[in-house]
Amino acid sequence: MVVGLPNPIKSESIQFIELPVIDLLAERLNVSSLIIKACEQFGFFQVINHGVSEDTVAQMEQQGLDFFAKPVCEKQRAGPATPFGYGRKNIGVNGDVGEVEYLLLDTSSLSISQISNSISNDPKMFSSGVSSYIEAVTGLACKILDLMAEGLRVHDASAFSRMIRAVESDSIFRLNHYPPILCKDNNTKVGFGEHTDPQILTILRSNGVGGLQIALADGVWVPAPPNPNAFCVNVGDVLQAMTNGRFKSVRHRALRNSYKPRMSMAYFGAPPLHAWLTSAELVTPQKPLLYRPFTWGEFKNALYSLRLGDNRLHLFKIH
Ligand code: GA4
Repeated sequence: MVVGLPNPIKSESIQFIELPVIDLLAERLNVSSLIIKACEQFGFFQVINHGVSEDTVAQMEQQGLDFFAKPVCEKQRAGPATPFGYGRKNIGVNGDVGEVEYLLLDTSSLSISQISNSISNDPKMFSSGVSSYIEAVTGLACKILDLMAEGLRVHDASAFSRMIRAVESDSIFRLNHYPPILCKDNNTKVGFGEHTDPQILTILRSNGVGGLQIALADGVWVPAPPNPNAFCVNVGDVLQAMTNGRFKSVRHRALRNSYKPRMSMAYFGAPPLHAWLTSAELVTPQKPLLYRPFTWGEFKNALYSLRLGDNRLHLFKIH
């Protein structure tokens, strides 16, 4: 069954979810109102005509696949993922595990060039592929955040995008590689366990292989098949707080359910550490403030002290 907007979701009959597909070249007012609806109802949507060139995506994908094809000892030259570097099976530092290997990168150009020197035979090629991709998806995230702010009638329409455009923004980039299922392979099928994304906005795509699942409000998991022409966009915890709970940061996970290897590329747009985060929505006696103001640094400390599937926004809830 295809789930469309704005019908209520009946999870029993859903085999997969067709996320709202939003054409960024359509009429601006329309686009921003579709984005608002999608963020309120699903917390997830897809964008097409997004302006990121196929070449930029293809180059990044190739760099990622080449990296994961290397022997483990070479991949380990990226250093352990504490938090930036190469990781296998262990996710974070509090005991979470999954059937995944990954490369987690800080998006600053200095750290990209440093890591490129340690892991690539052609560091210039690697760092230019990664930098171009990050620049393109940061631009896309900013475009989407401006449309959101306009749709929400936020007084300062660049208030959200400014945080991830800032030089000190704490945005990160993650490449995940999920091994294919082999015959007689009884290993757990969870590649990356259920969680919400902590940051403002995530821009995700995969190499055309499925695995992403999204939790509906009643806790039922539905697959979200990949769309090669689109980027998948989702609301993070910080954006939920900045919209006073109007936008939903929805739980998702990645299953290892294919006979083909899956690689996903996720950009997490985050504010600078010192940025104060509070509701940009009007607070009234009928709609009181849900979360106390906090800095991204404070939220990050909480996040790294918890498990992957924990609800961190609860810690900042008023009452
Ligand atoms: C989930 C979203 C991003 O992948 C991530 C993850 C981070 C990590 O892998 O280091 C965390 C996880 C994520 C949330 C809780 C903590 C931190 C692993 C973990 C158990 C990079 C992020 O920002 O938060």
